[in-house]
Amino acid sequence: MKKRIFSGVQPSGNLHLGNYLGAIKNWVKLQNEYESIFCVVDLHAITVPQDPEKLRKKIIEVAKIYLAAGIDPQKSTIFIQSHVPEHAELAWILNTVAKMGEMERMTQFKDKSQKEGRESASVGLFDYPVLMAADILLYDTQVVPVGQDQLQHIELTRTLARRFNKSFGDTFIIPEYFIKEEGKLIMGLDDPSKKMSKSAKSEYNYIALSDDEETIRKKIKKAMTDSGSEIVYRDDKPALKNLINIYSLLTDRSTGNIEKMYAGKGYADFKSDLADVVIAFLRPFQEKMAKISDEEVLDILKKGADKVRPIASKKLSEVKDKIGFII
Ligand code: AQP
Repeated sequence: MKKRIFSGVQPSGNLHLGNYLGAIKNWVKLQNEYESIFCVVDLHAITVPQDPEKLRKKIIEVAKIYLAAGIDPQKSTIFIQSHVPEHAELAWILNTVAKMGEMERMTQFKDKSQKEGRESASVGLFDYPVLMAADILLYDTQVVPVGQDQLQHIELTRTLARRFNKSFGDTFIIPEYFIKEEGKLIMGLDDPSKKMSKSAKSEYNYIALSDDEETIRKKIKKAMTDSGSEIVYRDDKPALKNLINIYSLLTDRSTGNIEKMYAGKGYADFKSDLADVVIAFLRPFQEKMAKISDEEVLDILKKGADKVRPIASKKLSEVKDKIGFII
C-alpha cells in the first residue's frame, strides 16, 4: 500500500518560483511513490479580499500550473477545495478543538495581518491553519510536502489530531511533513530577509511563473545583491546566496560548481546568466500551460473532486459520530 500525500496552493496572486521550487517541483517526483492528492485551495484564498472574476481565472490557472509542472492526472488527483464541502465542515469541528493561545502563536497570521493591520484582518485569515488541518486530516494524509513557511501549521495539525484522538478515540492519522532542504525557502529578490511571496507589495519581490522574458531580465537585474563582487555561496551574503540557490535548483548544478563557474567574474555576468536559466525553464513551462484548455482542466478537476469526495465524506461521518452527532 502506497502512503498518501496531500498538499495545495492558494489561487491568490501570481504563483512564483518559491511556490514551484519549495512545493510543486517536489510533488512531481513524489507522485511516483505516493498516492497523491493536490488541491487548489480556494477557501484559503478568500481569507484576504479577492476579485471574484480574477479568482475564477486564478483557480483554473493554478490547476494548469500543476499540470504544466508535470503533475499527471493519471497518477495524482487534482481538485478544487470548495468542490468538497467537507473541508469547511471539518474545519468548524476542529475550531472547537483548537485553542486561542496556540492560534495566536501562528507566525504567518502575525506576518500577514501586519499588512492590513490586525484589527482589519479577517477571522478567516486567523483561522486559516485550522482549515489547513482539516484539509490534511480529512484524507488520512500520512505525508504533507510543503515549503518551510508551512512547518508551524503542520505542527498545529499534528497537535489537533492528537488532541481529538485523545478525547474521542483514534480517528486521525498524525501526518508527517516533507520539507526538502533545497528550495525549502526561496527569499524575496528585493529583500533576502523575507520569503518570496505572492502578496508582496512590490512585484520586484518575486519571479512569477507567468513573467515574460523582459520582465524576468528586469527583475533579476534589479535584484538586491550584497557588498563585494565575488560570486560566493555564503550566509553573510544572503541576497547572492538566494540567487545562487535559484540557479542551482533550476539547473541541478551544485552551488559549489556555480561558484567555480563564476570565479573571477562579477554580478553582471552572473545575473545575466541567471536570467537565461530562468527563461530557459519558464519558456517551455509557459508553452505547455498555454496548450491546456480550460475545458480540459475543468474536466480533470471535476473528476478529481468526484474521486476524493467519498474519502472526505467517510472521514467526516466518522468524526461526527465520534463527537455525538446523529448521522
Ligand atoms: N518563498 C517560498 N519558498 C519556498 N516555498 C514556498 N511556498 C510559498 N512561498 C515559498 C510554498 O508554496 C506552497 C503554496 O503556498 P500557498 O499558496 O499556500 O501560500 P503561502 O505559503 O502563504 O505562500 P505565498 O506564495 O507567499 O503566498 P501569500 O503571499 O499569499 O502568502 C506552500 O507549500 C508553501 O510552503
